[in-house]
Amino acid sequence: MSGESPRSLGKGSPQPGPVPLGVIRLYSMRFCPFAQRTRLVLKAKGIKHEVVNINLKNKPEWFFKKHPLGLIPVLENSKGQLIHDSSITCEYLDDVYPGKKLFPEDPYEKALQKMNLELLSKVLNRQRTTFLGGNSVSMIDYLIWPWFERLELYEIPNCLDQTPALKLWVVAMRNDPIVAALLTDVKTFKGFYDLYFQNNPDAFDYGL
Ligand SMILES: N[C@@H](CCC(=O)N[C@@H](CS)C(=O)NCC(=O)O)C(=O)O
Repeated sequence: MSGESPRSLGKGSPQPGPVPLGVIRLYSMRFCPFAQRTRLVLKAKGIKHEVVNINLKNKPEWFFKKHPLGLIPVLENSKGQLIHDSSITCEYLDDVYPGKKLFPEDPYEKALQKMNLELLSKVLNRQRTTFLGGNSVSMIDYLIWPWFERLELYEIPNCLDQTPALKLWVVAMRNDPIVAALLTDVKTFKGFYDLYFQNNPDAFDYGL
């Protein structure tokens, strides 16, 4: 990641310049589960990238040129191409960058992961392996994880007691070095949401 400030950019902030060659830029927000999907894949594949955080309660005017509805995550490459929607950004990164393939190479196996993602609740009950796509971590795990990271925040501590395989998956995911590197603690999430629900634009910079 670049050494740029993680502070979010709001209305009136200057538009960042072109993306340097050999780097990809992610427009993000520190607490967004959709953007976390993309951050997990960037890290898992070791992709050189920079992050521009957006203040979603006070969006810069120029951000609507990056996404017509002003949503994050959005990727921008050095050709000025823009890719949005979290699952599409993740697949794009997996297709374009070398290194560990997170989706299976086999087209049917890949389609299966995508179908299972759609049928989230069913796949969780059918799970027979440590990870959702087999015995090693793969794309489907990273695409689903951000919501499980927030379970503790929802204060339903025993909610996985009836699904032991899923409970073990959560432990395995927390032990994955990529997931571990991007974890946010509950206190920080709470601090963010408290401000966010008061409509406070400082929410996005909570803890900085
Ligand atoms: N389907 C989109 C959803 C993205 C999304 O809802 N992002 C939220 C932040 S977590 C956002 O940009 N909200 C700004 C807004 O609604 O104006 C995806 O998968 O990327």
